[in-house]
Amino acid sequence: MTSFPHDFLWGAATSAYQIEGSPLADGADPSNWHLFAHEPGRIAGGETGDIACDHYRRWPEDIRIMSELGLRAYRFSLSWSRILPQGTGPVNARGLDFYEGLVDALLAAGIQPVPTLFHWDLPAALDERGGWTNRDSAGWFADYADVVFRRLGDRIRRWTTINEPWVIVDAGFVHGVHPPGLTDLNLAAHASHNLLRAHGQAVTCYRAQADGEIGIVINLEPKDPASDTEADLAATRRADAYMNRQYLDPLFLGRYPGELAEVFGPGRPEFPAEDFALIGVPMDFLGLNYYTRSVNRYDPEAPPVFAAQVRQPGAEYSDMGWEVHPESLVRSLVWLKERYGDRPIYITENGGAFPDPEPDDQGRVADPRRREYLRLHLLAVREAIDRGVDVRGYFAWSLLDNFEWACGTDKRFGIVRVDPITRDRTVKDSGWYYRDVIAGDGDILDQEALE
Ligand code: IFM
Repeated sequence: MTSFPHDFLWGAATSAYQIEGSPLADGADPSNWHLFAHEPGRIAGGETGDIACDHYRRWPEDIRIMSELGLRAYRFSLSWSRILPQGTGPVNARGLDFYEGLVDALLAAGIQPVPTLFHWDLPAALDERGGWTNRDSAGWFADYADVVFRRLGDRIRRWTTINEPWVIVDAGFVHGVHPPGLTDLNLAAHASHNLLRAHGQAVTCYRAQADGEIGIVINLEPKDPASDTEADLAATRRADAYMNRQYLDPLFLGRYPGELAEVFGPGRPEFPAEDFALIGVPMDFLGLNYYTRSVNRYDPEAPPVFAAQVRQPGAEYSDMGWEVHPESLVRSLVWLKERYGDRPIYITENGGAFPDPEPDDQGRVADPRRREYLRLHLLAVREAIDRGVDVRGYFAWSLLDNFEWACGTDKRFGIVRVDPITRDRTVKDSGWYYRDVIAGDGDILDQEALE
């Protein structure tokens, strides 16, 4: 029988801009995402996060749902522009009050809050100062982190600094589909490096004042070659270096992967050697977001890694076009341990976007594909634990159907449905299944789920 350690941290995750709505309430200034979403043509269907899940007003209801599901932890992010509207300078007490209310209510409900300091929504005022391309951004971030640690550090045991630096940079600075909407490899290299420095500076600040745990959240996508031609193999190595090792190597090995010279070209900036000591400052755990793998072939038209992804006949793909491949979650976890050493890992996101039916007459939302995705990936986590990987928790992405960035709200990851008009919440079958998994420490995972 499959079962997880009794103290395994079962949770679900969200992020501020994706669920909160009311982005300018109570003294907040705009974030880069608020301005970007309001630019015509940026987001599918012209949607914005103005309302999102209306969590800013409905959060007590969301905590009740978490309790019903038996969640032991909730990962969410803080909106920097609510707390420091201009990114630096005066603190907006009402912004901090919001998060303090949420944290205290979670604790009262017996749910461990696991905040992320930065999940992509940068104060717009900082974008005007160059955002992550400005070397000062590491200091801005640490100052913001300091404000948050001072207010909430006594109650929170586990923090994450930055969510998925690769996506921030690839989507925002290489492909221009997220803010700041740039397609500039040189600025991308600076932004990546400064995000890592910012992480290191926030960890350093945390150590000076609290004794809980802190880590970063990295997304991994194992890369397989479409053939054994040298062109495909080299493209796959570049893709792997760019996405999977660009952040982990400096964090744990003190250097960037050699293949990045090919990816970024001869103009790639040199960075001061002392930066790597800051970037590599020890953290307590690694957060891993895992969704899929990719199969790659050389494509001269696909910069910066010159690799295109090849669909696999017969494989299942989610609504995002991502292959469902739980084996690669095992692979990622084992690879992390082998390449970077034994360290505590939390799966900080994992989940599937699939189309859902409307609730039936009894209010049931049948989402068998999401439920099966969850089951197979939890079995993968269990297998990795059996193979000696120190996985301490799992956060389903996502608690709620939400604003999926440039895709708008059409892609549904929630284990809880959010009605697009009324924002009413309905726990889906996958959510009830997850409740049962948690209640039995995973003992039902071996049973094929019934329709
Ligand atoms: O919705 C995102 C989340 O914000 C970051 N990780 C991937 C999710 C699905 O795309």
